[in-house]
Amino acid sequence: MSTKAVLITGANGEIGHGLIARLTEQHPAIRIVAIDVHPLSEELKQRCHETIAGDILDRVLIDRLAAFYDFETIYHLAAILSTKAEREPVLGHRVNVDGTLNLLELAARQARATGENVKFLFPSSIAVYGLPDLETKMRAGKLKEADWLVPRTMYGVNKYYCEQLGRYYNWYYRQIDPQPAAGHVDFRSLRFPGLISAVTLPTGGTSDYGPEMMHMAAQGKAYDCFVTENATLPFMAMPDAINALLKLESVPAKQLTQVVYNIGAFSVSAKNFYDVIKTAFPQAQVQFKPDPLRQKIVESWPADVDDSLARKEWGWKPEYDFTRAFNEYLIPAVKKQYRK
Ligand code: NAD
Ligand code: AKB
Repeated sequence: MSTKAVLITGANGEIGHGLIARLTEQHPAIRIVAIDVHPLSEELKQRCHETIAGDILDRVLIDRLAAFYDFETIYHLAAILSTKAEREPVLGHRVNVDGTLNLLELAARQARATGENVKFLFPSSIAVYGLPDLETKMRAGKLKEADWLVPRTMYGVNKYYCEQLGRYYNWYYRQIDPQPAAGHVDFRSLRFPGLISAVTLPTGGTSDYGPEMMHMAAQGKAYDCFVTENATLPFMAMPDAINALLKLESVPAKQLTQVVYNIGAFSVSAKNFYDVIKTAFPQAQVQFKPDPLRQKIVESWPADVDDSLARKEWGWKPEYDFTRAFNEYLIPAVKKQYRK
């Protein structure tokens, strides 16, 4: 008999760190199988049942996992983020699309074999949106799930397509089979805004300027911000991102009418980041040196999102607004971390 477990891909990333910590605190007996191309730290390894330094594109590895485990839930976090995927679009497509397809197939096979649904949690992104210019962005305000779905980055295209793949696996997978299977992939996706963690530094993203500015200031390092002072995006503190993933995972399927939900917390400009960081770290040396090409990507992403559907259907509500995120979570935690 196979062992029941939870699978986390991209476990060594920013969300992976927070998710593994939270899951193991809340459920000490949980069996986590964690996979990432980069080996996990000893601290994270100790919290997992098995950790694998491997690639989600490795079909042999995926087959081995399928043979040993029955995954009840898959948190598929592995991805190439927007800036890196723009520099290496084919790699972005392989990991973000082919990798996701491998994991969806694993989930579908397991669901058919066991007759039980497999929950598949997929973090999508505000990068699925593609506004044509700054004026339209500022006029559009909070975007709903179906607005402006014309992404301009490889990452955004990949995320949007994977949302569609998830919808297909959830509702229509092998729809002309004469006998429908008992179990199916229970796909649930969140469109995250830019995330800010006190514990880890982002790499390869476009919303990275916010968290980078804070982590550099806390370490007494100078920082050149690659967007203009008035560049505005929605952001969220990492504990809220983990709350959202766990809350969406736990909600009964019958409560959900959609497979993809916007979630928001606060919308801020780069200058808002600067002001709060300068107050906490008066020595901070930040210069605004916009990169016009990365700036264009930020201008194509919404200033804010309408998350009323998530609030209504599964009770989404962020705990941290901008002030609380910085005053009660980010600033105290980064000061402690870099004082060590
Ligand atoms: P991250 O870059 O910190 O983590 C991604 C992890 O995936 C990394 O540890 C990386 O080593 C791993 N990975 C990359 N290619 C892999 C492969 N082929 N096989 C196995 N592992 C591989 O990103 P994150 O912030 O933890 O993001 C997790 C998920 O959330 C991603 O899908 C990302 O697109 C999504 N998301 C993140 C943000 C954000 O601001 N952090 C916002 C929206 C959506
Ligand atoms: C990125 O900038 O690529 C991510 C995201 C918003 O999806 N942080």
